[in-house]
Amino acid sequence: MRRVALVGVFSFLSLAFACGAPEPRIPPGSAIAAPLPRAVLASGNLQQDAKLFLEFYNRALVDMTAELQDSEWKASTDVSDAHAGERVGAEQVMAGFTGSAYVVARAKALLAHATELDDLTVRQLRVILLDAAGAPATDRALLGRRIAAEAKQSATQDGYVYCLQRQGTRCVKTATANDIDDVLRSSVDLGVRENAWRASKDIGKPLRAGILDLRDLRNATSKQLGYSDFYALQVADYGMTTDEMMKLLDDSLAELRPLLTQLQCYARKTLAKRYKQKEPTLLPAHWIGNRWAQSWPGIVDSVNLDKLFTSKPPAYFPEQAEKYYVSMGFDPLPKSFWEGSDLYPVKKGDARHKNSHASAWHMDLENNVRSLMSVEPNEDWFLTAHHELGHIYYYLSYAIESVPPVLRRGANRAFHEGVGELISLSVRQEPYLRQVGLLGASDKLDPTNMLLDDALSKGPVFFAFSAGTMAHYEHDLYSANLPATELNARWWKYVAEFQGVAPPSQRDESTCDACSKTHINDDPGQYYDYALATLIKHQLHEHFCKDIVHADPHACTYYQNKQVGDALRKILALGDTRDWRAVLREVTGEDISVNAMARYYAPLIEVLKKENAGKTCGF
Ligand code: X8Z
Ligand code: ZN
Repeated sequence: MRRVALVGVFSFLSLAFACGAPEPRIPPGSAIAAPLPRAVLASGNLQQDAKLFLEFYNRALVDMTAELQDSEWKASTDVSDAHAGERVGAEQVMAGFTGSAYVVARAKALLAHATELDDLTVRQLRVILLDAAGAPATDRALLGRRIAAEAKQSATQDGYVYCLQRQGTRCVKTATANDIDDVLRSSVDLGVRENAWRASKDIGKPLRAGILDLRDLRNATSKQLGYSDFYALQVADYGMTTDEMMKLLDDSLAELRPLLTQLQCYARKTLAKRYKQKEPTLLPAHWIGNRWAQSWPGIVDSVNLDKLFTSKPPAYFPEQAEKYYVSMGFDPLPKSFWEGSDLYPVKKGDARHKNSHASAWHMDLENNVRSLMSVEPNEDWFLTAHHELGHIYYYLSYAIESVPPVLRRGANRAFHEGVGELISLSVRQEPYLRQVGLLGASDKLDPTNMLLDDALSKGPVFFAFSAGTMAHYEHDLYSANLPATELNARWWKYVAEFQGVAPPSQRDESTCDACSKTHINDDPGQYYDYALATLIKHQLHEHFCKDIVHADPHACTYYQNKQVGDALRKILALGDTRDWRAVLREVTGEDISVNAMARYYAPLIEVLKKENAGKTCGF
């Protein structure tokens, strides 16, 4: 999850809109009642009118963003009713402007003459309309209900305390998200694992009513400016229809399915042996080292990167990530990052509650940046620190004069997610681990096992979760109005179909297991961003490795490579001023596609077929 200019309730629309792609689908006669602004067609100088309007909009946007971000930051790092209230107030003020009938009418009237306006102007106007559709103030009461419901859901989630042991209704053993993750990563006791897994799902109960309420409110606000539903509005950020997005995801999933089938077969065989159980068709969720089975770490015994980090002090993680970017020619992080960020877990005994999921924040659309993390010394947080700094360096790279504030966002949301993922891919490979001394001369890593571990923790397994389970579930929730009576059943149907995983025992409809995933609550309708980021990551990585580093993409470091840094910075510094498809094509020579990713993992097919010989694979 990342936070950008217009965050929280607005964040879903705060990034790209593709030029040359279809215009936002705003039907004639939509709910906007304001008269057409007088100056638009009257002055005879359309470009000048647009310039004045955009100057006004961008100035107000910058002025309001700092206050809004500050209120959201406080609500996420110190959960309290007062902070939730401030967040609601600030969001209402922001939406009162960005979603006002005036702004919408003005942008629409100017866009009606798009062919007479320059590209940059048109792009800004389209983003303004998309942001307005994300939080339209055309029905203030409706928007107010939604903003309040968003704040309530976040506060319930962020203030939640996990419980590993109860006496009656009283919790006698609380746990943090990190504690639960530790158990799932390391325990070999299935009873202990199942207890931790169940504790991780308990959060779904208090969130269930809220997500149903939010589904209705998000859909209703999206209809205000003519979108069929909330999901369609989120997808429109890519200049795509829902059908186009689902087809891209489904086609990519189909391409990776044979490999996923083999990976799942290998995982169930290996884990059944580890836990001395009969081999199942579907992997029990509590056997896996991740709360949602979005990644399956720790299955390849010989690859244990956690041990490289256990003795590192907490500051090592953000500092080492910064070093990587600096080594590529990026500037050191500004003071604001080190002074404003909240990087480590809340100390035991401290009553403060904070969001436990990592995020990166652009506080003022300029150089004030922060990250929220809860760093522990393990591989996961090592990669997450590099991921978050990818967002931060994106923010800093496009905070320049040539990028108007409203376009200070990624080429699309997936590009934003892809930068840190790209760096994470390379920092996990042997050359970099040796370059910085994490691996010593006598430490050996088997490249095939490394690739296998990567496929299980980041590759096709993660793609099945992001493009499969999450994308389809949220599609059904918003676009198909998933009945409340099927909230949990649909989730587990998709987990089985896409991921080959099952709960330890039948789950009922009194809870919402999907709600245990933070993005379902507070980054809604956009988890496919990570799936597309995975595709883009592989496309960029293949290009950088082959054409700049001249190395095999499986053993390719960008550390101290200024040429890769320059190439990356060029993309980042564009913000959203160019069509994302054009940017990708110009850099890699390809449209978005699963091919580079499939090529990366292809060597595993034969290896796994041998490993799984004689077995009936499939789920
Ligand atoms: O949410 C995140 C980032 C924050 S922008 C840590 N990620 C996804 C997740 O944790 O589910 C990174 C990859 C997948
Ligand atoms: Zn992210």
